[in-house]
Amino acid sequence: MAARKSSPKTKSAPRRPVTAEQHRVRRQQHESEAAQDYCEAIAEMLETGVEARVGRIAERFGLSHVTVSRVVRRLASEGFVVAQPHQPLGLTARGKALAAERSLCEPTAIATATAACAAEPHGTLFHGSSMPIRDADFLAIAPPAGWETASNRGASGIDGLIASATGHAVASAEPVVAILGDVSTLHDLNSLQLAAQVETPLVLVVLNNDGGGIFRYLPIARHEDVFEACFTTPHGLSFAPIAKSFGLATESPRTRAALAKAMSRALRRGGTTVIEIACTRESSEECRARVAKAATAALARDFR
Ligand SMILES: Cc1ncc(C[n+]2csc(CCOP(=O)(O)OP(=O)(O)O)c2C)c(N)n1
Ligand SMILES: [Mg+2]
Repeated sequence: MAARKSSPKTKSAPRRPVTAEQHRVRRQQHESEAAQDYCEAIAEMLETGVEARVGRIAERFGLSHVTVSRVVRRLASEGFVVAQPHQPLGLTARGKALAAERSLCEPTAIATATAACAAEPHGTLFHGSSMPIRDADFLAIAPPAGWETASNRGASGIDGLIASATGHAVASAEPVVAILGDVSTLHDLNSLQLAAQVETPLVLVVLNNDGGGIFRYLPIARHEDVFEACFTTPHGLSFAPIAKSFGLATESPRTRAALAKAMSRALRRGGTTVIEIACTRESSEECRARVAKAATAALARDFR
């Protein structure tokens, strides 16, 4: 887009000088974002059997070899990356943990699961409560061509989602992928018995952030004395063993690449698969904030 000259009539607000402290904080933010980006990229390459090389990362990020080498050296000295001369890059335990945290949060899991639906020409993407449907909307994660979307408010919001998704699978006789919160899943566990009778692929992607993440966006979140126990209601449960006890196939991927593979297996397999994703409310919020910030900056650039 061509640079626009500022109108002589509208005086832009004078820019406040950036203090040394602000500069340091910004730089630190950029560095930690870069650490996450690099660790995630390396983890994905390792996961998919591709050698993690500086050149590949440079190509992926559209950066020069020199820039990527410099960042990789820094990440190696900070204990995230294993960089040996003439060897592909690796990740330390710390680097793997950082990659996993960034890689599989709620929004990225929804994006990956949605993209994986494209392996089938038709199907229904069922958006559950509470944040899955909001994330899909907010982040404009559209279903692939040929797929419909569905959702269900239930009687009051989080009830009967597994039953509804199962109903869609039975009625359409086509693949259904339902993306559900953990409390919603807990609320409708008995419907796993219905889901066990479905023959078409029914994939229940459970985003287990151990409670109701939506409440952190409400004013009640400030009332620390009651918030966790009465609103978030963490349960500490894992759903894969529960689903197994209903005779269902289960998957527990820990990276985006592993989720993509689990989705493709689940869509090829007949019947119901529960894909449980352990994620944190904090990393999901951080991801939403990062996307919102990037979108705001892009809009400001193009519309100012
Ligand atoms: C039947 C019913 N009970 C309680 C609620 C209140 N409620 C709204 S959202 C929510 C938590 C949902 O948590 P989860 O399914 O884990 O989704 P997340 O917010 O983490 O995305 C609850 C309990 C409701 N809407 N409906
Ligand atoms: Mg939840």
